[in-house]
Parts: sequence; C-alpha cells; structure tokens
Amino acid sequence: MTDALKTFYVTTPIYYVNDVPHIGHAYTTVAADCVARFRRLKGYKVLFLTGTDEHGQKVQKAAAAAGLEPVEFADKVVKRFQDLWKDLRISNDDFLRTTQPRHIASATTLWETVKKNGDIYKGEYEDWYCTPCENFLTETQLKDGKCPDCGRPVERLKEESYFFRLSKYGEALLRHISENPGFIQPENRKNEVVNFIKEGLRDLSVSRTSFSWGIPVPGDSRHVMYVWFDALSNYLTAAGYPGHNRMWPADLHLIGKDILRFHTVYWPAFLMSAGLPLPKRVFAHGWWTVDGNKMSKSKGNVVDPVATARKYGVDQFRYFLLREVPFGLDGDFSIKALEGRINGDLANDLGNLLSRTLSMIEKYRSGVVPPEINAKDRVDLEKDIKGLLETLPKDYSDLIGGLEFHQALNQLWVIIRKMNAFVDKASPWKEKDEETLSNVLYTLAEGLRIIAVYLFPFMPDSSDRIWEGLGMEGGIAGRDFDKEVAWGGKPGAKIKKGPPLFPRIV
Ligand code: ME8
Repeated sequence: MTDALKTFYVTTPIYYVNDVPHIGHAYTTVAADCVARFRRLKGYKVLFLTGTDEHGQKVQKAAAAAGLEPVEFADKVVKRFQDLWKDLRISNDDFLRTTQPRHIASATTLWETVKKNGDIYKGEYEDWYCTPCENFLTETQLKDGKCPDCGRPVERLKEESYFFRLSKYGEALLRHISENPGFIQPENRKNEVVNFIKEGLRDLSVSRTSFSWGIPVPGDSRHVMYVWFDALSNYLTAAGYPGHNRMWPADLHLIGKDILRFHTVYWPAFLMSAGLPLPKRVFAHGWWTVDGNKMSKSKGNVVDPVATARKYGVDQFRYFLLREVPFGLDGDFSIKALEGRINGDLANDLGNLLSRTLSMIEKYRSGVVPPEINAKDRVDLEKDIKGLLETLPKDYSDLIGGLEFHQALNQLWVIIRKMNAFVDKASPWKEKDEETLSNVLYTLAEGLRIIAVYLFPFMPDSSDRIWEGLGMEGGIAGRDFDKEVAWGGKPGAKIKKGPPLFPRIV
C-alpha cells in the first residue's frame, strides 16, 4: 500500500500574457503534467500549479499596442493558455493569475515580511534595463550595447527604487547549494549559478515608478513591485501563503534555462529573508530551436502547439516532446522528426503491436484474453518480455524521478519492439499446441496492459484506449501504479477492437 500522506508540489513558470502560447510553454507544462500524473499513480497527493504572469511593463506595452486595458488584454490571452492546457490534457490542480486577490495578498505579505526583516531599503537606481527579459543589466553585462540574453536593445532607467539586499545572501546561497546537491539541476546549470554568485551579488532593484501596471508597494503606492518579485511569490500563493501552508516548500520547480538565475538566486534569497524554506529542487530544461533556427516571431517560425496537436494528435505531440530530446539539453523541432516518431515508434511499433494482439485474440480465442498456462516449452522471448517487465518498475520510477523522460520511454520501447519480434517469431497463427498459443496471447495482452500503465503519464488518452481495447474498464487514472504494473492480471476480459491507435502520416 502507498502512503496516503505523501505529497508532491510541482510547478511550471507562470507565463507572460504579452504573447500567445508556443511550443516552449507546452514543453514545460507537458513535462510537469507527466510528473504530476506519475506521482498521483504512486499515491501522492499532488499539487500541480501553472498560471500566468500578468503584470509589468512588457504586458502594459502589449496591451496599449492592442488598444486594451492590461486586464482586458490579459483575460484574452489567459483564455488561450487555459484552452491549450485543456486540449493537451494537462491535469493542473490550480491555475494562478498574478492579478488574483489571493496572489496580491501573498506578494504583499512577502514584501512586508522581507522589509520587516531589514532587507528592503529605498535608494536610486540608474542602469540598463531589458524590457523583454524584465532584467537589469550593468554596462559590462551588455553585449555590443544590447541585452546579452535576447540580443534586443536596452533602455537607460533612472528612478527612485526600493532595493532588496541580495548582496547579503551570496554566502548563504553558496552554502545551501553545496549542502543540497540536488537543489539545482542539471549539474552544468548548477555550475553556472555558482559562478554567477561567486562574481559577487549586487542589491536588486525591486520596485518601479515609471509605470503603474503592478502590485503596489505596501505603504508607498507610487511604486509597483518589480515583476519578478511579484511573479516568483506565485509559488507561495498557491501553497496557501500567507494563510495555512498546505504544500510549501515545493518539491520541484520546472523552468526553462532562460530563467534559471531568477529561480536559483533571487527566489531563494527572498525566501531566506522571509524565513521560509527553499524549494527542494529547481530543474532547468533546454530550449527548442525550429529546423535548426532560433524560434522567433520575426522569423515567423514559432511552433503553434494548438495547430500541431490538432493536426498530429495530442498524445503524438506529447510523446514527441518528451521522447525526442533528453530533458535538460537543447533540442530541435522539425515536422520531419515529428512524423518520423509518429510513423516509427507510435504507428509501426506500439499501434501495430496492439492491433496484431487484438486481432489474434479475436481470431484464436473469440475475443477473450486466455489464461496463462504453466507450459514447459515457453518461448525464450516470452520469458524475456516477462523478465523485462518485472524489473522495470524501479528503473522507470528512478528515471521519471530523475526527469529522464526519454530514457523511460526508450526502455519501454525496447520491450515493445521485443514483443513485436515475439509475435513474428512465435507465429502463433501457425501454432498447433493450444497451451503455447494461450501463453503467447496472454503474454501479449498482459504486456500491453502493463505498458499502458507506464505510458499513462505521457499519453493519457492513448493509454486508456489500449486499456479499454484489452477489455478493461474504468481507465487508468486513480489506480495504484505498483499494483497495476505487476505481472499477473486476470484473464477473461473481452477485447474491444477500435480504429488504429496512431494512424500513419502519409
Ligand atoms: O519567463 N524552448 O515567462 P515566459 C523551451 N513570466 N522552452 C521555452 C522556450 C523554448 N524555445 N521558450 C520559452 C517568463 N520556453 C516569466 C516566468 S515564473 C515565476 C515567471 C518556456 O512566458 C520555458 O519554460 O517568457 C521558459 O522558462 C518559459 O517558457 C518562459 O515563459
């Protein structure tokens, strides 16, 4: 039995509403969904949070360009994110908008607490600012006079500002990182952060007077909070802060590598100042390029997840995102690669295996899954498949725990390919011996039943279709992972053949 008190809190970044959703947003959110679904199957009480980052100059400018009030503008874009998550079968438990009263209360309390602890003071700021990144830069950080991260022009900002005493936290951060080796992942990202901190931290400007679209600074409403102070505190808001804390600290912040510093330097420093525990782990994944090029609006090559999922299928798209590239590394998206995965891994391997299995059960056993009979002459491959499935639960759980999605899928496909080879080799349709034939068919049906459970976090709908095809009722959600992946499911179910699971792309 799993322990009902185990909890798991996983987050995505909250996305800016100045832009519509693209493949990058879908990537982080599908990965978080896979983690959340797996933990639920393992018996955890999960809080899976995503949402939108709605304040700041960037959003104010985008709204003005569209001739709308920021909040009206945000409402429209938020709906596009929410619709996309529904389409992609994202199982988030909460959707946070930074314009919600619960969040304004939380960010305000965090500010007041940090201020009370002596870490916020008033000063004057003069530096370069990159509005697309909402980031301050010193003269020496600029590259050819432009933002070193996104390459766009920067603006000179001079204004009265509140500062956070970030400089005070360098040593404490380095100590925390060294004492908690799993805090920043992957390893190369951790090294980047350590080097950045070792160069010396400057106090951070955390308020603005040059625009008004933000959460007012408590006690000084001429200022609004710096959008990153506001945004990062969303993770506390959803955990119940400042009231009863249900889930803090988060177990896992999933982010893209572009926002590493905010999550592993600023955020932990704010939390230390407020006397709150730090998130257990921050994992920064890599970036997608498209046909080898940086994705950008000006190039017109932004991959639209809505259109892609509609054309190729939701599960096909989810599978591709998590299978194509090791999580943590950069990867390239191309239609050729997507179609290759669909026709190869999904149609030829998995879809074909299911349809062959169901056809044989229909033909040789009138559509009823036969029992396993303890025959002497087991085909070697049959023992092999069973053996592989019996050792998989631990490897698979470790791989998902380590966010090595592509490896977890790889291991499953080793078994799926062996099962196809097994069908070829055992050629059950030529088999005379009834016992061996029953064993062959049971092995295929049972193997597929177990594979459906493993695949559920990645491809929920297709997994349920495999499950139902094998004559099982009720779907996979809510079941106990350890119990369901154990060999020995009951025979006797009446199979239900349906249309091909993954139609080939021609
Ligand atoms: O940064 N490849 O929001 P954002 C992979 N509001 N992932 C990508 C990507 C790409 N090409 N482009 C974007 C923000 N992403 C802030 C976050 S959190 C407190 C505040 C993903 O809308 C990746 O997860 O710019 C990245 O971190 C996120 O989108 C940035 O989304």
